[in-house]
Amino acid sequence: MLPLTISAFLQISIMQTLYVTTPIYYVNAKPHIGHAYTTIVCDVFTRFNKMLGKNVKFVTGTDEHGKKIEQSATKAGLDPKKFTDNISQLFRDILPVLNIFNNDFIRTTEERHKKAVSAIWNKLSEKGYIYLGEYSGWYDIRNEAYFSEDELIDGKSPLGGEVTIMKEECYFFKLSEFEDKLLKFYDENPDFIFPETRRNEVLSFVKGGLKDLAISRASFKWGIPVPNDPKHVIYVWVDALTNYLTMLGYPHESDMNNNQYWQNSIHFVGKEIVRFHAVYWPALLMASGIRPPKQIVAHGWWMSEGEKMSKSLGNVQDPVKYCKLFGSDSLRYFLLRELSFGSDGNFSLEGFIGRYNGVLANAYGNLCKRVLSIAQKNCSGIVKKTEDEADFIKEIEKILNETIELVEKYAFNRYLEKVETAIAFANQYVDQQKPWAIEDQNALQNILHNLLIAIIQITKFFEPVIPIAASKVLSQIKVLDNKDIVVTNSDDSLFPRIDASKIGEFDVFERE
Ligand code: ME8
Repeated sequence: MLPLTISAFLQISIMQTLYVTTPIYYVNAKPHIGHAYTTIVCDVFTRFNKMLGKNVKFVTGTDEHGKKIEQSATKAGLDPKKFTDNISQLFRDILPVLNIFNNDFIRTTEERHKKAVSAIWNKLSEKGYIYLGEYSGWYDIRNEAYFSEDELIDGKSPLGGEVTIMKEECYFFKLSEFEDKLLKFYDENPDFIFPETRRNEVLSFVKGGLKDLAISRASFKWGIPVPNDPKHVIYVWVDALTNYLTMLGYPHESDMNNNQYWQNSIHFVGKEIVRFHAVYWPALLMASGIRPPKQIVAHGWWMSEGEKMSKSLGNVQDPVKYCKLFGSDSLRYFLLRELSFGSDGNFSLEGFIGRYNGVLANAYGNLCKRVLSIAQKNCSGIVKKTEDEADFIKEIEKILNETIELVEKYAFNRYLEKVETAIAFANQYVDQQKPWAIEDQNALQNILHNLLIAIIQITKFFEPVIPIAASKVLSQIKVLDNKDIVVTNSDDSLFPRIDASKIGEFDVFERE
């Protein structure tokens, strides 16, 4: 049963199709909380929009070429293919653990992708946007990007990586020709880059002038060869960004401009890769005759226990361990609730336990348990509809309805705050009405009916974040055609309380 509020929304909903993407992750280390975050955000956004009746395609995958991966493979004593097979599998395996419902998973080493990247290259070349030249400059291997002397900060690249001087023959993309076109595009599409702070950064970067972009490398082999000049491989960012088209069937599906998914494509990314997505990618697409994606949505970074996550500090937290100890629902909930989307946030076990106990175990878990067990014990599990819809239900619906706009604005923490407000309102109603003390069956059933409807509505809106618990709750409350409600099984504890005094005993850090 869809809540009434949702069907009302559907009538005014305009955009019915969405294409949602995560960045494709480098396969030089196993997935951590930061990767889990972006993937979960996309999954929740997808599930929420599907709940609203939209047709959503949600994709993710791994980015497997480039010098950095080649070096990591050598260090591990493996050939790059074997090395990438192993780590890509870890990114694939974590999806069911996090309860991710993606439609596709791409590896840039797949044939379908090589075809798409070669096709883009040929298109750029045909249209005269590629020329052969020589590059000399500082190369940041970790981030696979060149920088000029004046861009370096304290001897490192502006992205923080170590740099070495490099000189090589390479192909260039005429990025400098796109300065005005990009500025016009940003102007005409004010929502292209979200949030505003990132948009402003991109605008000032482009206004500062664009140089042509080196888009091939001849100093290593691990990449997709340049068509007709295989001593060069294609720059890993041109390779990686094209994944978003590969998964829509490009180049076999050649008419991207009329592709409904592409027209409504949203790339979710971390703030450090906005430039690649909001400058290089639209320029490459414009040059190939394909319209840019609809929106680039950038979030902030997770720090761990107050510091930047880093292997050397030993503070990298393992999402798989969290799921095993506390369940994937609670990790999904914490990640979305704790971080104000766009800002940086701190991931700590203490914070996790606080929110888990406060909201999942106490507020939501107890609401469900209290109401379902009174319905079973005091009404034998059958609650009849006796009166018209109460103001209480209308208020719950009003609060929940406000989440739609918040999710559209990527304010996931505020969406969950609203759900919590609705839960608190329902708990208050229980406390005021004291159903456990009511003897009159009619009056009792009326109150319980209201509460069960409220639980269904709240759970529907909570489901994108906590799908396992939500489906358990919804399976225990059946609304019959005549609106009577049958309640079964109230004994399971949805979110057992975590004993915070045992915090030292939980092993949540990644170990080699
Ligand atoms: O950049 N906090 O891959 P990558 C929040 N292959 N998010 C984080 C994070 C943190 N501490 N750490 C990582 C690449 N992420 C390229 C992308 S796309 C065409 C190519 C998330 O493995 C966040 O989404 O370095 C970030 O942008 C991404 O992982 C970087 O993953």
